[in-house]
Amino acid sequence: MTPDTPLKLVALAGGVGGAKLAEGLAQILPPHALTIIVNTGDDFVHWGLNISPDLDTVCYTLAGLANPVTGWGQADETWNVFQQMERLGAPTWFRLGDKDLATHLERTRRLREGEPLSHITHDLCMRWGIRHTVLPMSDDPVATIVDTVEFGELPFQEYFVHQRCEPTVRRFRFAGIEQAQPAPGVREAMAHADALIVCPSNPWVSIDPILKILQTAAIHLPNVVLAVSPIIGGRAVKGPAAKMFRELGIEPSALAVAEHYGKRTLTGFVLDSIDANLAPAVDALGIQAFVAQTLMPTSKERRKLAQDVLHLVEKLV
Ligand code: FO1
Repeated sequence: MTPDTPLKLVALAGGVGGAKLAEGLAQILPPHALTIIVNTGDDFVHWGLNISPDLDTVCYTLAGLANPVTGWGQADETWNVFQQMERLGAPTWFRLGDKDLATHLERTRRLREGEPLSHITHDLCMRWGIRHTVLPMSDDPVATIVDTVEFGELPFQEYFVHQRCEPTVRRFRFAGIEQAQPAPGVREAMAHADALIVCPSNPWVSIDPILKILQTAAIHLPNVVLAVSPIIGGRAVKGPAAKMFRELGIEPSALAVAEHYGKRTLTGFVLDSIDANLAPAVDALGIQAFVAQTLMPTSKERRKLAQDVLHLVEKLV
């Protein structure tokens, strides 16, 4: 970074929470100053289609297309194909709206023609009017497997959607991750980053796979790594993160998240104001604790949190 150019940030994101902060950062940073690396461990084939939920959640959110209620899928959806598929006997536990289906059909078509996922993502982003760079963590297949007490190993979406996150988690496995190469652009983005932002996504199944790919590829993290807690007041804002901590024998809290990433990864950690009392314990880990409003119900709070994060990064670099 030179004095007159803005900081270059890389953000790691998974599902809905991560996408919201990514969108907040995209509101305040120019395209060349922000790259978002997205988890692909949730990807799976359903109805014969290649589905990349976290890429789509990040892209739809950046493009202003996301369903504001669920956070995933598109707003103002229709369900004509879904209803006909139900009538024909197709599995209906994973809801696919008509507009969302076009994304899966086109991604599948291009993948079948041999186009890499990162290239498809870049082109779809352009067509959605997204100017910031969105990269899958890898073009190679990585499948998050959830080992559960009740059913043994479950593919991620089977656990997350079909079983509604109810099974008891024992451990996670990221099939293919040892062989998976970082997608084109990941290494370069990380090399030029002044700071890495770990968005408030599920540490276990959204952020860990990305960190594992970076580590396996010996991609060094920038001097400044700032994470925003996905857990507030001992509860996940959305999704099973707190339940996963508890089932793995760890009392869920923002402190537990900071400990999970550890001071080898994190320089700073942003707690919600509700958890301000945990700041000294985070500091004691050797990770600088900061307090902010981390709930992002609307675009205004996403922008505000992004601004707070940027100010903290400017203090830390
Ligand atoms: N999550 C659900 O709980 N139920 C669904 O029917 C569902 C459909 C769906 C379709 C497209 C998509 O991109 C995401 C979808 N999700 C659904 C969310 C998805 O399972 C999660 O967003 C991620 O895999 C975890 O963040």
